[in-house]
Amino acid sequence: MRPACAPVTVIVPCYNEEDGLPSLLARLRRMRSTTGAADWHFLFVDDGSTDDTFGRLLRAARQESWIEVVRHHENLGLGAALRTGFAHASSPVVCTIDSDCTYPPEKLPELAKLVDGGSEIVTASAWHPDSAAAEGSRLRIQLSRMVSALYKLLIGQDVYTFTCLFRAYRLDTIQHIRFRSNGFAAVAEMMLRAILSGCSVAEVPMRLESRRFGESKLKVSDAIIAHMRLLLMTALMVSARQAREFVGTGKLVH
Ligand SMILES: Nc1nc2c(ncn2[C@@H]2O[C@H](COP(=O)(O)OP(=O)(O)OP(=O)(O)O)[C@@H](O)[C@H]2O)c(=O)[nH]1
Ligand SMILES: [Mg+2]
Repeated sequence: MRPACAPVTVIVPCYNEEDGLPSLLARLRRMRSTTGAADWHFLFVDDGSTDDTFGRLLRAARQESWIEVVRHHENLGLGAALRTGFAHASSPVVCTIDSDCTYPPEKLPELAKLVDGGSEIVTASAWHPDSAAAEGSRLRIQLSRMVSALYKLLIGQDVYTFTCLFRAYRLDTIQHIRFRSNGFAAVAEMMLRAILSGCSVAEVPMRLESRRFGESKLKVSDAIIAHMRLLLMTALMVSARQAREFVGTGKLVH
């Protein structure tokens, strides 16, 4: 594949992921050498891991200059880790990925190329009609699909997946999206705020694979509560936008 034109920073949030790191690093190394993604920099955000995640990352960063590590001394959550990563990123294209390879990192150049071509956000989309059936727990899959369907309904745009971390953004897009969630809901909040502020979103249908190493960090009950709050916030933001449009045009816009 032709290399993405612009340099790319990939943010990899990690919390207690020591088991999966050797496989992730090997796949990233291979991806960089076989896809022409040499001008890529990987910024790992260790979020107060209590296992050897930070030690392993540090040893890798000492040997390979494309790896950088920042650390929170305590676990602050996925959203907080993303904010830290974004604050350190300065490449024109910024990606975020799961450290457990549930979406193949080899697909990153495809997403970055779409951003290079003009999309403001490109997301892997497990719930796109053209995507192959997801692997994993049926309950988790159904909840995630349902949450994305509710956001899609509220927003009124053909975006099928709001919860996927595997994304590419233009740098100026992440710089103007202010999100508040500290946990997993940050991923959906970023997408919702971006769409409501007029950003263009492209989806790449992609199969969600199941985790091969380590344990899931997602607590289903916390995620349900966070998404209920976010649904309410989205409904308020959509109503406020409709009210502004009504004042501006005298017509109610759906
Ligand atoms: N920095 C940081 N990263 C986190 C935290 N919780 C999860 N992550 C990372 O976010 C990504 C997604 O977390 P997962 O535990 O895989 O959650 P999931 O993808 O919903 O669930 P499974 O894939 O089934 O395990 C992984 O790279 C995690 O290491 C956190 O508190 N801080
Ligand atoms: Mg995962």
